[in-house]
Amino acid sequence: MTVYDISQEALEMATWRWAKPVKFYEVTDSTNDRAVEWARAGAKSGSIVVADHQTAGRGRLDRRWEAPPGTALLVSFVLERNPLLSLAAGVAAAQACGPSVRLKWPNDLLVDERKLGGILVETKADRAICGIGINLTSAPEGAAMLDQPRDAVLDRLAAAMDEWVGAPPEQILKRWRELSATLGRRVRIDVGSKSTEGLAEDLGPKGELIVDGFAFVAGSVTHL
Ligand code: BT5
Repeated sequence: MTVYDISQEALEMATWRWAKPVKFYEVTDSTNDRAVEWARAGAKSGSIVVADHQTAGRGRLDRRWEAPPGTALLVSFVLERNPLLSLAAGVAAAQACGPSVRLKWPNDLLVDERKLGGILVETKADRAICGIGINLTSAPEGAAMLDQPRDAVLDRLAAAMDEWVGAPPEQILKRWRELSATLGRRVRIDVGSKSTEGLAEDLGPKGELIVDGFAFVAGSVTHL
């Protein structure tokens, strides 16, 4: 396994611009795990872990995140805990990827209803680890890809995270609503074994999804 400072790579410019510690792994199990370790070892907020390939990339609820080597942006940010972090990261990622990207509650990036990327926030070691995966030159069947250079997307994403992660909650919620693919749609929301169908009306103040008047803090959404 090679671990080296990303400034030795083509990301030298970007590292200089962000003025943030960055670690790059050619292969690792999950960037979120490397970020947790680094947080425990005292990584400062804003530190960034990037991998070319993950052997055990994960989504929520023990789902897998799959990407062939060198085909995706796989990145984790060490940040302060923040209840709106997942939505703020979605807004930042959409801004970094471009105008065709829409957000599906709670954590998907979509292009034309196909999944381009996902966000996994985990709170460990008293910090929040925000993992983001974006398909660039390959995507599973039925998913979308961006076809842009990794360095450029990472550069824009790091800048957009700076802008959005600390933004006032009402601004994050406003921008998320504007970028939403979910609000105004009929949805099915699955929480454990319970399934509910209804109109996705709005976000609540903590980023909950309001479906037919009921607030959901978590769940898997299907657009109907
Ligand atoms: C997510 O979970 O969408 C969050 C994915 C976060 C991945 C990043 S990569 C960097 C960091 N390190 C990690 O280990 N994870 C983070 P969820 O909403 O649970 O969606 C997972 C589902 O997306 C899977 O069950 C598949 O159906 C689908 N999927 C897997 N790989 C995909 C891909 N490359 N593109 C589109 N869909 C994918």
